[in-house]
Amino acid sequence: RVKQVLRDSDLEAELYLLFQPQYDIMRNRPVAFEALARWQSAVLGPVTPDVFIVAAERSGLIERVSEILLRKALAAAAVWPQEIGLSFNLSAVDLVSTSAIARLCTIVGESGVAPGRVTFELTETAMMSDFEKARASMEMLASLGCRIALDDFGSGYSSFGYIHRFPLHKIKTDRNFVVRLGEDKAVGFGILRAIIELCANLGVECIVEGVETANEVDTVRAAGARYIQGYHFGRPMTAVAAGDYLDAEM
Ligand code: G
Ligand code: G
Ligand code: G
Ligand code: MN
Ligand code: NA
Repeated sequence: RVKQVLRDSDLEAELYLLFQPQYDIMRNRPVAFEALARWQSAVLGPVTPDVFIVAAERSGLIERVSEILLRKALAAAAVWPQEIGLSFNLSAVDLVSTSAIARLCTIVGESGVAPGRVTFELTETAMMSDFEKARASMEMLASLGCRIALDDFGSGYSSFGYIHRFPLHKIKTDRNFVVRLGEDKAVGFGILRAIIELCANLGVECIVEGVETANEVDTVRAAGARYIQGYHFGRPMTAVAAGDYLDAEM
């Protein structure tokens, strides 16, 4: 049903993005926003991305969906200060299609947003689904000047063994590490600190996700974190609200 509605909908009109800040706690300012897709369906009402991204992947519509979303995300980023980045989620299906990646590169190129401001977020599941194709896609994006982030690190069977085989600029730790700081403090803290140190040694930026309270900020700071994304610094917000947020914060 979702697939059928997706096919029949005016996606250009019904898809939109919210933006969540990524914050530098060393300089006390936002450094980027992650674009998070939303679908306000005329037929189904609001549909969450977990549902409609999967439906789009399974119905051959993901390329179109990703193109529409990336254009909208770049249009928002175009009015932000140059030093503010844009992070955009790619699906596994995008990643294994050379033609899809080529089109996304073209869209970045035509946007007027410097490619160096744009980060593409990928999960390890996406990267490992077809190792060689994923690497080729990542090389294509990286050679344009875009950054690549490994998303939800630590949520699956994360391995450090493959990290150096990909052009990776950032690692985003899974929200569960911060959740576990509440329950199993010593273990959660130790793991987080180890990941942050590993990232530093690899020359990869680490973004800690899921920080909701000032207490958690203090804890992840003690673990060595510099870049944080989470409700404490801002929930996903409209493009207009993101503009106001930047006015207030910079
Ligand atoms: O924002 P929210 O928690 O609802 O996001 C749920 C999931 O949907 C996250 O895993 C996120 O990565 C994914 N997602 C959000 N926006 C996009 C998008 O534009 N493209 C893709 N492929 N996934 C997205
Ligand atoms: O999988 P990905 O990291 O792309 O998904 C990001 C999702 O995580 C977004 O949908 C966002 O709403 C959610 N998120 C971001 N920060 C927090 C947080 O501090 N707490 C919780 N519970 N969810 C968060
Ligand atoms: O925690 P508090 O009630 O102060 O949060 C109010 C709002 O201000 C929240 O939406 C949160 O996103 C934001 N906020 C809280 N602490 C900080 C901070 O240190 N820096 C920034 N930029 N925003 C914050
Ligand atoms: Mn993400
Ligand atoms: Na994530």
